[in-house]
Amino acid sequence: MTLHEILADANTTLGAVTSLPELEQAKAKFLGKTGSLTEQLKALGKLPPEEKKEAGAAINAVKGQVEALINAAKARILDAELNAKLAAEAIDVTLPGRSIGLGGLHPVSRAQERIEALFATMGFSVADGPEIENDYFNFTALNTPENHPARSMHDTFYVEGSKNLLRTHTSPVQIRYMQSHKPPIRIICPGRVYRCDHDATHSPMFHQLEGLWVEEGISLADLKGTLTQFLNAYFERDDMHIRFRPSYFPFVEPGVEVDMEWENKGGKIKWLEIGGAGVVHPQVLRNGGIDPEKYSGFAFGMGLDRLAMLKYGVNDLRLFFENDLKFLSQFR
Ligand code: 2NM
Repeated sequence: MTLHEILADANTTLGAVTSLPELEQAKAKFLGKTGSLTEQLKALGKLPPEEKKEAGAAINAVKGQVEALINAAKARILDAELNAKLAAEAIDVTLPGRSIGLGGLHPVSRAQERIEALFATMGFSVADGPEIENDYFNFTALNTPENHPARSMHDTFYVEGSKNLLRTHTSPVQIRYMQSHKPPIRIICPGRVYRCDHDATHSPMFHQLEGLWVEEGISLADLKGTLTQFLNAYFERDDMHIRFRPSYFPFVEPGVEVDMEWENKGGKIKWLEIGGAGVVHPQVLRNGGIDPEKYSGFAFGMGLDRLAMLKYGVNDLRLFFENDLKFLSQFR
């Protein structure tokens, strides 16, 4: 092969290589131990001395060109490999991001927060207290006699070997509040309460909303106005009606059951029981350190879960306590 043929061969061969191993092979073909240019250099020794200089310069010139072709091929291959890698790792910045599953408030908590805000507009603040109570605050101070059925093991969860129990209502919060505050007192006490009861409409843990207003001259008329205003705001209406039916609770006198008018699914207006209430018993005020000759007050108790069910159209109390995300995520 002439130098001219070798250069032409190098041009085509090195122009066609597409990977580094191919390039190594092509390089060996020209510059390796038995490569065509190496053979030319070996043959140089057999030439007469006067031709050596010129022939050697010609070979070296071609060698330089071949090396330049090798470098160009190498740069081209590395460039192509980098482009392929970049294309493979490309990020589609137009894809939507992965959402981080944010939680939400439980529907009962949502109802509670709404109710706290609505009562705040009528001057009520929120009070709370321990869920593990003793029998004085849960029963005795609330005028509930020793033999009252509510005190039985059948109704109340007791803590073994002590006078402690899981509060059966949030009324003990109100006794504690009366003992540490002077009238006027205007509070609501929402929170968890516990009773030995478990069936389709009763859960051993449920939520209560109690309220207390103690001031000079407070009567059942104030109770009616307060509850009516609350229900109008809560159900976003202006025509809510409530009625009182005489009833008995040891901590009030008189005591009433509270019903509200409610349109059922068939469109019929019915009276629906929503809680109990009454004028706080003089002995309960005394137990709270308040003079019943000077002050009077009303108190009420409602089921918070029930209020949440009515507001959000939930028909089974148990759904609130099963923690099924298919149910809960509807309220986010
Ligand atoms: C009810 C019904 C009637 C009530 C009474 C008191 C307190 F502590 F002030 F005496 N708190 N809550 C009360 C009265 C609760 O729930 C059905």
